[in-house]
Amino acid sequence: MSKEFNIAICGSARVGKSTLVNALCGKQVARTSNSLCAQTDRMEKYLINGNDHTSSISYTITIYDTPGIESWTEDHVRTYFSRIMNTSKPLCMIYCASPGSFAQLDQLQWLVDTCIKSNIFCALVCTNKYSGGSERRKQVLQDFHSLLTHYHNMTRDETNIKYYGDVALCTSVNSIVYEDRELNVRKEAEGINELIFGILTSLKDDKIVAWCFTISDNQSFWITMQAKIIEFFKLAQPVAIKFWDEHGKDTTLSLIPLILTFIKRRL
Ligand SMILES: Nc1nc2c(ncn2[C@@H]2O[C@H](COP(=O)(O)OP(=O)(O)OP(=O)(O)O)[C@@H](O)[C@H]2O)c(=O)[nH]1
Ligand SMILES: [Mg+2]
Repeated sequence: MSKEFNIAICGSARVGKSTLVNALCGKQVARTSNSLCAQTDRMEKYLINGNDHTSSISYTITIYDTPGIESWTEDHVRTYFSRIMNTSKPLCMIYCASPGSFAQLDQLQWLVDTCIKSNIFCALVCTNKYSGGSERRKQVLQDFHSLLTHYHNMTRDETNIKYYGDVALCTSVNSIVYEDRELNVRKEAEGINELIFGILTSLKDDKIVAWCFTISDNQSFWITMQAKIIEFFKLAQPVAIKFWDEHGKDTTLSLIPLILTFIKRRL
């Protein structure tokens, strides 16, 4: 048996959508570019497959990396989203805006509105957070916050992530090392593991499994967040550590089966 899910990545051109996809997946799935013209000039699809060895169900996750949203008319957005929603079960919509990028608040509002009404989790992310200065970053985050509070009160503010019930979150990330040689500034990648964990803890049922497979190759996530994952899913620590020791880096054979067992207990 196979189950299909999809994830939509939206936002203006050149804000760091493809770079974020690669950072989340922990491998190169999307083409990125440092040239000035938009790299993703048509919708790209990346397929990720995972097998639930405990029940022989296979999962296919399609990530839709979209061209810059400003080139869309409202009709485009609607057609595009209806298509995504009809093809398979949407896991979440990730919207990216970098500090100072042209705000597309009307488009964003329509997207968030559509997603929340259709029960699709929204993650609004200020990407490439060190580009453009801290004031602009704060402005992007403020815009996200004001929009999301129309749908749900802010319920938590943890590890630089604001949560709005289980309908949405917003945060800021630096997906890869940021360097400004003139100003002698260097910032390591940050916020990615927290974002993955934030989405993981906000999803329900088999959407959790599909998300686990999406990020199953991200070693940094599974290693860094191991203790939090064990705690959140109430996994018995000795069992989890034993699996981890036996299967080492292969998370699809170590932690994911335990998370699956946890989810099935709740279904
Ligand atoms: N340091 C740093 N650079 C980033 C980050 N995100 C994106 N960039 C850089 O910004 C440029 C554009 O990134 P992309 O990921 O290609 O942006 P995109 O939104 O996919 O662009 P299009 O597909 O052309 O619309 C590339 O040179 C990236 O290396 C980030 O978080 N940190
Ligand atoms: Mg791109």
